[in-house]
Amino acid sequence: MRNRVTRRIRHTILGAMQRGRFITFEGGDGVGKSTQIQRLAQHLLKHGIDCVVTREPGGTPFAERVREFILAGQLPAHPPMAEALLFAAARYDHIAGLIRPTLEEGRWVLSDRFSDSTQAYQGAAGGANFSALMQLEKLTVGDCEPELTIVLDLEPMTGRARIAERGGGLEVEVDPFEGRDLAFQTRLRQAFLDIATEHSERCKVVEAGQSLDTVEAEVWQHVVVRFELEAG
Ligand code: T5A
Repeated sequence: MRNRVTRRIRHTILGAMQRGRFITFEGGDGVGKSTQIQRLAQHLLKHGIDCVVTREPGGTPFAERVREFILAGQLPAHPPMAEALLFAAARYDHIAGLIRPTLEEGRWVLSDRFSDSTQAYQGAAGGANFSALMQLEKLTVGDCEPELTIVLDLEPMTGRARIAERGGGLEVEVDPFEGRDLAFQTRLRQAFLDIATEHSERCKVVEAGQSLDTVEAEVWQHVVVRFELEAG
């Protein structure tokens, strides 16, 4: 009886706490998502906002295993929809195991990629059926949609050059997705821009060919405006 009352009080307190905010970063390969997400986390911390930085595929032990499996580059040829299902399985676990509980605790979640990546990579650029992907997204994501998505837009050749340069000239590992041809990368870039146009309330496009500091400032400005934070 006492346990039940304690549980009820805890639920009431948690319910009264403000839910955290969910921000995603999207874009082609090497556009600077990982770099900018860390910089945004620093800004939020300075404002006393506790956030968790995560990534897709990944973020939970199961999803990280799926990541290793997909990005190892040893999969035999397969249809783009099969690939979408693998990413969706990882995402389902990521939402259930990390994103939703973190938001419910009142903490913010910053994710390096989310469901727009499946729409862009497996759908628009990869050829998977659009309406099947929409159904899959509904099933996987449900109401756990990001409130703000930063789309980093970059000319594909520059993204490639950045990946090649990463690691200070040492040989770097390029996953099978990063190794796809320029035509694929060009379709991908357009796919993200189309998503941003279609969801213009949620998505803000930032020109990622600018300096690191300029991109950082523009990202921060979008966050300040969207969540009515104090700039600085
Ligand atoms: N995928 C993923 C799907 O196909 N479907 C899905 O549903 C999902 C979720 C994930 C792969 O999986 C695919 C997409 C991906 O191909 P990943 O290893 O996580 O693989 O790869 P990416 O997400 O593409 O991340 P990358 O690490 O390759 O690129 P980032 O994070 O965009 O770029 P970042 O920050 O590492 O920067 C790259 C380099 O550029 C420099 C950085 O210092 C770094 O060296 N840089 C800049 N240099 C100059 N000016 C700037 N403004 C710069 N910004 C960054």
